[in-house]
Amino acid sequence: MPHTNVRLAGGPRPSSLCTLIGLFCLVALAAAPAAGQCDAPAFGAGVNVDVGLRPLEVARGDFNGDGKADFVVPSGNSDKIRILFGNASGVPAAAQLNIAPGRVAVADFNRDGKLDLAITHGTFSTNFVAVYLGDGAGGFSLATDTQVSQSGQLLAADFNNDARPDLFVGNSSTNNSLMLLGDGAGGFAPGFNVVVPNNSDAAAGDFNGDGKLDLALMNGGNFIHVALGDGAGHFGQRRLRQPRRRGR
Ligand SMILES: [Ca+2]
Ligand SMILES: [Ca+2]
Ligand SMILES: [Ca+2]
Repeated sequence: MPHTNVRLAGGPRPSSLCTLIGLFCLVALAAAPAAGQCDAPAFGAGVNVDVGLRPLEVARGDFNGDGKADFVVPSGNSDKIRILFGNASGVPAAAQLNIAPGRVAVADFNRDGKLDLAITHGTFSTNFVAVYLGDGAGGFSLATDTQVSQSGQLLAADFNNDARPDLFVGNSSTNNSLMLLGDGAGGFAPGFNVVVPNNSDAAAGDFNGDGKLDLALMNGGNFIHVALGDGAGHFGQRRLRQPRRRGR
């Protein structure tokens, strides 16, 4: 499976961009008028929502099943994850999970129709991925806690096409990221290395239209590395080169 690099024209890094979009959504949500009162400009002045010091990222899902977007925000400077529930009152209601957070991913890991959370945590020497199962009403309970070899960007998707959400655990230091294939019940099979460039941010999508999920990876700089998937959770190691022009 080939890889390729895509040069960026500039601008913020994807993680920063995603965080900005998420925080913008938080402000827009908090400022949204009640139903039937939409003659005002699209966005009001907004309000500030306390998400703790140094929020790491923003993930979105409807965690309490009311049809309104909710947000989960791990704080990089506390032992809590804030969960903000969207509502029409203007200020999201907040709850929190008392866990020293790293990165977070949202998926229905046990396939019960209720969104769950995967959260990295641990120390400098020991890393884990915890799965908190959602109850569909905004509550979460710890289901599994899997020790992993590293703690990096989390990406939830079905990488091996078995209808069970899997987890890609990135690595910002080396070329060994980790793939955890989901068992459909909130747990994972033993992980295996995925040899892709070191990365601090990742996104999944079928970029070549072959029906198999691929990865877009970034670790600063002006390139996004695209690694094509084989539909089994593996990603190639060959790097595509720009074709040479004739006569050169
Ligand atoms: Ca679930
Ligand atoms: Ca899967
Ligand atoms: Ca593909």
